[in-house]
Amino acid sequence: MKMECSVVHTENRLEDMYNKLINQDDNELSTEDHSPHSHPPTRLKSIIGPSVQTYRVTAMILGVLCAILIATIIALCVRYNGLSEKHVVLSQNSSETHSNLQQLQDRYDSITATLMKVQKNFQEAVSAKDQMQRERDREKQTKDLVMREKEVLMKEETKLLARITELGKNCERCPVGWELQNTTCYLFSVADSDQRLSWSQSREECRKSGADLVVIDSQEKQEFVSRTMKRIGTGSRYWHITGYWIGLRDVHTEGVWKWLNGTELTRGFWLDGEPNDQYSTEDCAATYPKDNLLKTWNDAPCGYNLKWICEKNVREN
Ligand SMILES: [Ca+2]
Ligand SMILES: [Ca+2]
Repeated sequence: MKMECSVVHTENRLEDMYNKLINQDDNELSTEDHSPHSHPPTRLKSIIGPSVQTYRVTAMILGVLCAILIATIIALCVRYNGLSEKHVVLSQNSSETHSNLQQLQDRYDSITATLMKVQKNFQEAVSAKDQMQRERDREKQTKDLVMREKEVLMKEETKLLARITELGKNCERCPVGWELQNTTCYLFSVADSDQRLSWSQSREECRKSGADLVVIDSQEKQEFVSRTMKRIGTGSRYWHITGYWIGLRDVHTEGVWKWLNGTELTRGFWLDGEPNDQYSTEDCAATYPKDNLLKTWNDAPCGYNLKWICEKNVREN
């Protein structure tokens, strides 16, 4: 609109200039030709004619340019409005996207916190599992120990039952405190009231009970006597006083060992290096608790004080 006004204003100015030139020319002509019916001078026409046309063309071009400019501005305005609407939409989309992004961030933070909590719970569960495993191992060790003790106790129970059975039989066929083996009763002088005695005194004690010192003339009897001594125990930390007199001597002929019944020894169960008749004073035999059941004998001075083993046949019912 301003452009149109400018064109109109320019056209008015051109008419004003034209009128001024006419008036000036009239004034000049009045000095040359004062006839009221004469035509405008030729010089004026030659000056004004082309200028007005040029202005008119120029004005028209400017008008067209203004129209184009206005149309362009309008188009740009329309375009700008369209872009503004798109910008608004994009802004809204950006806000929604930002909101969604924030929600995703919140969810991510929540999931991360949950994951850390789950990891912490998992670690606690693993620790609890390890603790339970350690307790289970300890329980297993305790159980194994109890089982081993139970096995030992069961073996002891079996031995005790056998011992009870044996004692029951002994009560019937042997005096109290005597051991029964096959058809023979044996007494091991292990009671605290039994003092250690010489070989002769020990034999006398056996005879008081209708028995005599034991004659070990077989491996079976040797093993029985050895096992019984080991079961009873040594009774002393000094091995040389842990022996039991048996009915074997070489008092008549050195090196010729004979049992009480007069039979000569055929197989002895001597300790290594025995009999050695040390100081030529060792003529009586004793047996000792040893791990090797078949090597338990030693010759010792007959006056030496030791425990003893008696034997006699079972009572006849
Ligand atoms: Ca001797
Ligand atoms: Ca000896």
